[in-house]
Amino acid sequence: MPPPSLRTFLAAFALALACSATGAAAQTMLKMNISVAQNSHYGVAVDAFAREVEKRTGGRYKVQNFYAGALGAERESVEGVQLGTLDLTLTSTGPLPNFVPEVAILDIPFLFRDYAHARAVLDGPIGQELLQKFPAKGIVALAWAENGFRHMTNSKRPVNAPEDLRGLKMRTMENPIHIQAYRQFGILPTPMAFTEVFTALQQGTVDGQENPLSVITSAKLDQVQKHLSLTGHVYSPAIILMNKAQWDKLSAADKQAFTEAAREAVRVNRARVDDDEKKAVADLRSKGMTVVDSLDKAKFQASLAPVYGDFGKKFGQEQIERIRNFR
Ligand code: EAX
Repeated sequence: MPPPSLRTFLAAFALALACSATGAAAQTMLKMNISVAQNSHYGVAVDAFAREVEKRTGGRYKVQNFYAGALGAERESVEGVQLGTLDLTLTSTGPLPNFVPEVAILDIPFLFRDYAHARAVLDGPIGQELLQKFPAKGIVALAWAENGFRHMTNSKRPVNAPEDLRGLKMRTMENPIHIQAYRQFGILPTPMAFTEVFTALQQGTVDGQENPLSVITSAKLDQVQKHLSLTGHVYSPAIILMNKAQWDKLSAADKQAFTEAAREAVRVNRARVDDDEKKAVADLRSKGMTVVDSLDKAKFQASLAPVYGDFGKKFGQEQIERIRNFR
């Protein structure tokens, strides 16, 4: 019996021979991880991405998706993509300031007027310029996707005005811009990975959290939260990232295929967000949540005035105005 190493070599050689004989190209399997469930605005996007990659590369590339943080939370996913222990992820901008600080400008509360404004900025020169900041960190950003406008939930009391937030212990993303802003509301911010949020709310470690309707519904937070206020206090972008070494191995045609697959994923993602935005409030009310759906957002924005100065110094007021005034 030949030694094990020779047996492995012979088996691999036989497989390559068989593939070339049948014309079947070797298949590369890539792993992609997200922090939320498959039945969500991210899940439908990564499943569309996987379908498109396989179709557009004639089956030479296959993407295996992992959901609900199966391969780690968002910060671990971005680290994994940077190190090459993970090939792809669709993540919020939550952990990104640790990797590409310039992106944090997008996390400034009340920066975007509405979905159309945010999507136009991200798909336009400002968004594309920010995507070019990633390769230097060993990551290729394929496209801007969407998480959505974030709203406050908690188990203590309805939030009708900024002062109602005072003293609430709220889970936040591990995002310095959000944490600074929420402190200004008088919130006690508790940064935490999303994969720990449901249990933390269930056990009362924190009183509340803030997320888009797409996340609140897909993560079934109605089961552990009583009150929802449609504060829309910040737009939360998402992004599709790929390990740069994997990207560099692709042919020009395959790079095009992956880029087009990402574009299709974003189309599906945004359509799901639009759908969630239409249906979620009625759905959450039917599940027993109280929903404050009309509040004076200007009051919430005004209560953050003291921190806007810091953001202007950090990112440059003209860059902030460039985003605000983008049409
Ligand atoms: O990206 O961490 C968060 O609250 C994010 O919104 C969630 O992981 C989806």
